[in-house]
Amino acid sequence: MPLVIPRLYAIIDRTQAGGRSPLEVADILLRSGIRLIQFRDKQASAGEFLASAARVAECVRAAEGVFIVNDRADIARAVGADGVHVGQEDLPVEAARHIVGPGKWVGCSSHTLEQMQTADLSSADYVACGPVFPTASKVNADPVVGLAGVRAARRLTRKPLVAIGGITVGNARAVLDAGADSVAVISGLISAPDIARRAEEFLKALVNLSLDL
Ligand code: TZP
Ligand code: MG
Repeated sequence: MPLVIPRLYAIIDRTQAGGRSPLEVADILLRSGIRLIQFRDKQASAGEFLASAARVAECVRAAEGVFIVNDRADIARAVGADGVHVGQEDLPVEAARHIVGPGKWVGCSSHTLEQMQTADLSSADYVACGPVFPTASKVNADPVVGLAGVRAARRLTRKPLVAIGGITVGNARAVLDAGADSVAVISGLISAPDIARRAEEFLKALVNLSLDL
């Protein structure tokens, strides 16, 4: 069954959290009403990643949210996450799915229309496209795709479409209007001095979509 993806997809990346721990950030996000959380840590060793992912997983589970681990299907499985998010340099979707097991979410990043087509033909539960806008959160980020890239991606897939990269309270709505089902946000959310307030602003900005009449 196709999944219904929340409009706001929060990504916790320790390097963007202003010194707050992933667990602390997860707790604030969940208390603020965010239901979908990914944990990403490009700097940790496998053991460190596993340990912090396990803590965040428990917190998200207790709040009945959905927890996705970035990059590592093995860690997603080990901590009982709800799914894994893979990029172009990670395991292919089908291999990641084999590891996380049936009934789990597998999301896939794409940065070009060709990658989007491949992701669309895979068993990915959702596909992500970006960076939509310039971002400082990803090292060696691919070229910006803009809102035009989101529109083009929308034409290529009927899977839930997640847009990522440089998304803020100010532009999030335009990204959904361009065809994304959900916006994935790191710094726009977790670098805020008051994450709870920022989450509230995002949720408010994303509730009512403009109708294309
Ligand atoms: N993939 C494409 S852009 C990006 C990733 C992981 C980083 C998004 O971070 P931010 O801070 O929301 O721009
Ligand atoms: Mg990756």
